[in-house]
This record gives sequence, structure tokens and C-alpha cells, in this order.
Amino acid sequence: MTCTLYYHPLSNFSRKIRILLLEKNIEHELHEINLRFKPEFFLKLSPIGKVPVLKDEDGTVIWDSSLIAEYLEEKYPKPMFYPKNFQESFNCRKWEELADTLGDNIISFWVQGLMNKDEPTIYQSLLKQNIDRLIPVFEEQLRQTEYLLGGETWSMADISALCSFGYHDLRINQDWKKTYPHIHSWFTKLHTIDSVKSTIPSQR
Ligand SMILES: N[C@@H](CCC(=O)N[C@@H](CS)C(=O)NCC(=O)O)C(=O)O
Repeated sequence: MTCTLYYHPLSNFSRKIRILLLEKNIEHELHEINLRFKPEFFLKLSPIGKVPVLKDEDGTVIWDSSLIAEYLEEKYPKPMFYPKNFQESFNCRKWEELADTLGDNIISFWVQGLMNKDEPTIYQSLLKQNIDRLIPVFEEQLRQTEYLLGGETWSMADISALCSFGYHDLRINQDWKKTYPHIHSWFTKLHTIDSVKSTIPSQR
């Protein structure tokens, strides 16, 4: 028996977990969910109705990418993606949350753009302000350290952030690469890793 990840190939939050499953070498099946017409069985599994959702081999169901990541880290501690030290681990979760907030804003900005083709709405302008405020926070950190938590290797914070920046490339543009050289070189370096390369979202 293996676990199943209910996901969407373009979803940045699903990508976090796909990378983690590959890096931890966890046997799994992928089950794509049609997010426009969500199947009844999926909504029964997760009333939230969002991907990713993980169903473990013993029937345990977990939703929300950060909870799934925590669960997988506990169950399969190697290789480690959250630091063991309490303060550092908390710091990792904070960066993960910041990266996910960037992802949420990008998704909403894109959806608003689909709904209002002519004039940006006030909400869309607010979302753009959020995105423009969040990105420099990553640039400032990566100006000082190679990975988001410092140290010599990547963590869950880097995974979440690369998924949000990858989603920005897909849905908005890649202009941030010109403006933010430190994020750009961090992003390029992470894209030499197989699990990152093999999960790049692309329009079908
Ligand atoms: N906080 C959630 C966010 C998940 C999320 O927003 N998923 C999107 C795809 S990236 C989704 O399923 N959207 C469908 C919908 O909202 O109906 C997580 O980290 O898993």
C-alpha cells in the first residue's frame, strides 16, 4: 500500500508536497483533481475542497500543505526539512507561512485578473501591493544567506518559497528575476535539483 496525494499539476501548494515526497523517497500515487468540477468523493475527503490532500496508507487524511509537510517530516524524518532546534524550527515555519502568503496573494491576483479583464479592481491593487511588499523580504534575506534559514542546505521554507515564485512565473510574469538578483540566483540553484525540475508547473 502507498499513500495518495490528491493534487493539481499547476498548484504551488501541491508542488510543495510533491517535492517533499520525492526528496524523502516516499512511495506514493498522484491523483489529479479537477478544481473546476471537484468530484464528490474529494469533497467528502476534504470539506475545505482545496489541494493538496494526503491520504496515508492507514486511511489518515490530512489537508493543508503545511500540515502535510509536518506530518511527513514526523513520519519520515530523513532527510530533514525542518530544523530540530525549537527556535530554528519556528523560524522555518514563519518563512514557510510568509512564502505561502505570497502564493495565496498570487493566486487571488490571477483569479481577479481573469474576472476583470479591463480595469484592475481595488482588491486586485491591494493584492499587487501585498506581492510587491512580500518579495523584497525574500530578497533581503537571500542577500545575506544562501538559503532562507542560513545554513548550508535548503529547508521547507525554501521549498514553499520556490513554489510561490514558480507560480508567479506561471501566472503573472518573470519580471522579478530582473529586479531581485539574490532571489533569482537562489531560484536558479534550486532548479538544478531533480525534484524541483520535474515539478515545474506548465500550461497544458
Ligand atoms: N492553505 C492551503 C491552500 C491550498 C490552496 O489554496 N489550493 C488551491 C490550489 S494551489 C486550490 O485547491 N484551489 C481550489 C479552490 O480554492 O477552489 C494549503 O497550504 O494547502
